Amino acid sequence: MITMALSKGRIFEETLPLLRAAGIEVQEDPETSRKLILPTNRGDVRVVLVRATDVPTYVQYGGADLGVAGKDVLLEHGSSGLVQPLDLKIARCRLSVAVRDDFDYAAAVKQGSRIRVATKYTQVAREHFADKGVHVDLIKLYGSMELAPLTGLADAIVDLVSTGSTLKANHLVEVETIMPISARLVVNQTALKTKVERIGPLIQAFESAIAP
Ligand code: PRT
Ligand code: MG
Repeated sequence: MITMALSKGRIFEETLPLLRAAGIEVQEDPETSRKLILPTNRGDVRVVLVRATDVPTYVQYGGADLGVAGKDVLLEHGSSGLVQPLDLKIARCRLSVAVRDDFDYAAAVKQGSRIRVATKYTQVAREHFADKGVHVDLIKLYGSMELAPLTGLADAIVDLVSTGSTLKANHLVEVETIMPISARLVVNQTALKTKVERIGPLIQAFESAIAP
C-alpha cells in the first residue's frame, strides 16, 4: 500500500490532475465526505487528509509514504527524513513582507529602528531580516496575520500573497518579496528505497505532468 498525505483545499484540488496523469482517481470528494482516508481506483494507493502543516510530519515519520506540501511549510518544518524530488509548480504564491499603507517601511529600515513583525513563518522571517541587517522583534501567530498591523500588534507581517486582494482589502501594502513559493512532492526517505518499484513510476508520472 502507498499512502499519500494531502491537505484539503488548493493542494488537494491542484494535485488531482497530477494523480490523474499517474492513472489515479480519488474516489471521494473531501469537501462533502467526512472520511479522512480516501480510497482510489487503485487498490494499492490511498490518500490521507491532514492539515497542510502536518503533511511533512506524516511523511517524515512514515504515517504517509509521500505527500504534497508548500515550500513555506517545508522551510518551517525542516527536511529531516524527507526527500523532495519534484517542484510540482502548483499552489503558487510568494512570501512577502507587508505593512500598513501609512507605515514608512523604507524609512524605518534606513533609521535602523526595531520593527515588530508578526508571522507564522518565524524561521524564514528571522533569516530574511538577519541577511538584510534589519532589526526585528518576531511575534509568532497561527491565524490571520493581516490583522496584526491593523490592531497595533505589529508594524509588519510576513505572509503568503497570491492575488494581493487580501492585503488590499486590509489597507496593507507589499514592501518586499522574500521568495516565490510552490508546492513540492515529499517522499519518506526509507519508503523511497523500500517501495521504489511503486513510488518510482509515480514520481515519473508526476514529473511528466508538471506544467511548464
Ligand atoms: O487554511 P488552513 O488553516 O486550513 O491551512 P493552510 O493555510 O495551511 O492551508 P491552505 O490550503 O490555505 O494552504 C496550503 C498551501 O497553499 C500553503 O502552504 C501555500 O504553500 C499555498 N498557497 C498558495 C497559499 C496561497 N497560495 C495563499 N494565497 N496559502 C495561503 N494563501 C493565503 C495567504 O496566507 C493570505 O491569507 O491567502 C491569502 C492571500 O491571498 P490573496 O490571493 O488575497 O493574495
Ligand atoms: Mg489557508
